[in-house]
Amino acid sequence: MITALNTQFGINGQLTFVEDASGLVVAQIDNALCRASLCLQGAHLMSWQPESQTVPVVWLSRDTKPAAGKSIRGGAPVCWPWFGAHASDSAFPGHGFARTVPWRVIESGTEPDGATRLTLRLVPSDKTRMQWPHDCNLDLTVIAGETLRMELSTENTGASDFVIGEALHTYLQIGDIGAVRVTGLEGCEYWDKVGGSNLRRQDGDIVFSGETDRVYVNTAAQCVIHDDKLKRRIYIAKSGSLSTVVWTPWIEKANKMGDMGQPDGWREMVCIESVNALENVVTVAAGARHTMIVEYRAESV
Ligand code: TA6
Repeated sequence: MITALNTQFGINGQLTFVEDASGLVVAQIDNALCRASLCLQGAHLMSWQPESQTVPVVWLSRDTKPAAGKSIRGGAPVCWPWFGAHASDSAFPGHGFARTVPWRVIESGTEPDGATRLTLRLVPSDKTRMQWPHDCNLDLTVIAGETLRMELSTENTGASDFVIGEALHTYLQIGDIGAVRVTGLEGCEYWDKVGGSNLRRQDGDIVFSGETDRVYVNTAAQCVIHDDKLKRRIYIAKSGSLSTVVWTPWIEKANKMGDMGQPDGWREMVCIESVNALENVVTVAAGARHTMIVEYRAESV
């Protein structure tokens, strides 16, 4: 499989497919603009570091142990076809099944600026059809260069409409959770998931002093992480998404999760997730296509 992948989709010296220690296939990208890696299971981008940055922009837990059927802690998990718990069946996986099932490569290439492009498609199975009995194609296109662009596209190839929730649940690397602030969501309403689910409105910049788990709704805004320790800003611009989730587990939840990188890996990440959830779930009409696009850029200050 590795040889066939490299023959058909490899790009010499820039895009190489390898098998990792757990037997999972990983696409390694190393071009003039960045280095990145993506696990074919879940189409899970695990790392991205542009040449201009001495510290990765996408965070990956040092405790994560990729394994077949298991979600990876960090990177950019693809949450689909629902976000959070399944609406009616608690036996179904949180954040959907897309991030733990096989995807296959359908296209690769080099962009005019030298960025590497890779497109993957989710491979349906009896298991996924049991949870999601709709005819559709789910594709993720990743363009890795000085910026990181991710396009999650749902094509409804069936005869009836369906509704999806989705997210690119991206973990961004920061110097310290106590030394960052997030702008862009001022004035937006959000569901505060800490201690229940209360609707509140964002007042000013977002700063962190405890577990934070917020679903901002009805917003297409770009977010910016201002990192005073790493002296950089990370811009997260999106289209086709009306929800944004801001999440840090803080110490207690991080220790319970056990895979956030002991002792305090949780301090070096914050999730700014581009989402369609709650009142922003998306109806994809029969024969139609819905695409959510996110572009990440880091700028030293
Ligand atoms: O997006 C925030 C969140 O929904 C949190 O509530 C927390 O559960 C986080 O996702 C991680 O979820 P996971 O299933 O990846 O452990």
